[in-house]
Amino acid sequence: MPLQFALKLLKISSLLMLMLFSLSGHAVDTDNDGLPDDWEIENGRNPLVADYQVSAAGNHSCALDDSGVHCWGRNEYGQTTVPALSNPTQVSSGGYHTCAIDDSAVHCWGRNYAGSTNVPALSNPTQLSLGSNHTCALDDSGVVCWGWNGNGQANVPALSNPTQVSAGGTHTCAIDDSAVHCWGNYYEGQTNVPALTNPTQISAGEVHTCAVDDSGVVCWGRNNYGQTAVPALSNPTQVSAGNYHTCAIDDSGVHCWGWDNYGQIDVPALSNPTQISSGMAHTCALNDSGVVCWGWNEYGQIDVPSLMIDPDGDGLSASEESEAATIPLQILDIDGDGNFDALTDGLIILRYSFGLRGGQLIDGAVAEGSLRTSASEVEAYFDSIMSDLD
Ligand SMILES: [Ca+2]
Ligand SMILES: [Ca+2]
Ligand SMILES: [Ca+2]
Ligand SMILES: [Ca+2]
Repeated sequence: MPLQFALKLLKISSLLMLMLFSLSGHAVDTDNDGLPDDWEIENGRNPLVADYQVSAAGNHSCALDDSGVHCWGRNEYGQTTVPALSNPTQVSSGGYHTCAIDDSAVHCWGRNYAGSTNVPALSNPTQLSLGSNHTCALDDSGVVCWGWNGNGQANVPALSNPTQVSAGGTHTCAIDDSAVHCWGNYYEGQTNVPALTNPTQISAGEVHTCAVDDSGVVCWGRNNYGQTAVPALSNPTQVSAGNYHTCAIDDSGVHCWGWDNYGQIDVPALSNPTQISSGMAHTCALNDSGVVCWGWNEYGQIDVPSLMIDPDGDGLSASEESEAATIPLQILDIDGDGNFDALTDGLIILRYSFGLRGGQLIDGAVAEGSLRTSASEVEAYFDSIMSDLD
């Protein structure tokens, strides 16, 4: 089979798989990596550790895909030059540095201002969060921070079973048993935590802070660009505070507000976004088609490289599968009865892709009252759509 022809068939079968996947409905995705918990368990993935991640900060961006950690954007301190890592499970970008967790430990690279890349001894680190020039991790002992401490951002207070840490410009916040706690630079009110009910997520920005709680998204701190003026949201699940803008994911997708000098709050079309990360003047999201970034691009921080996001292992990345999904559905109405049905049109496509022709192609697979009822008509239709699908 000629290569071009095989690729076209692959596009059609990927679309079929996507449709079957979407029929399974809205599934729980605890780690926000786009893979439903059920699917992860069935396929030997960990539903509590994100298989795919995106992290934007400063003027660079990083992602975790099937092949490891990739970073792009500004590299004046080597912050996008990823060192050798062994089975990385997490990546986090800071102002001018980057860290990742792999099999052995936490690794940091880029600008080493005030020791921000000098990783201390940690015991089973599970989470990382990088600020402008400081670094924090969650490990067996709780929250540990190091690097620039000019505002006390690395002086972790007493916490009771912390579950999350977020490092901002010159402050840090964490969620523990009792509440959200913030410490470090307080000049703009960024550490003055308001009353929150059951906070589930915290995000420290440059000089503002946001949390998700029972009431939705709550932000406090500097508001010179409207970055703490949260718009109406419907059941928000995630928030990311950048330098002077903020983004959140809710029922209807990604919403951003605040500083917009570079289009960092102008959200492009996204399909089922599961992660959002705000940088200095750019923003990145993980959605069905993989990683998408927008906003300031002076350093290529929104030029997402080719990533291998291929959970089903069929060799087509998320962006390639997404391209396949743009094939209009009516084109797949092979028998021409006005509908695309898995049991008729889908079956004929599968048979065709296995090389069956004539009666073997159409027997028992053509719907009542179809436009195309003979094998020669169906084969001619395949010829015509193959030439359309370029
Ligand atoms: Ca998942
Ligand atoms: Ca996972
Ligand atoms: Ca795939
Ligand atoms: Ca049909």
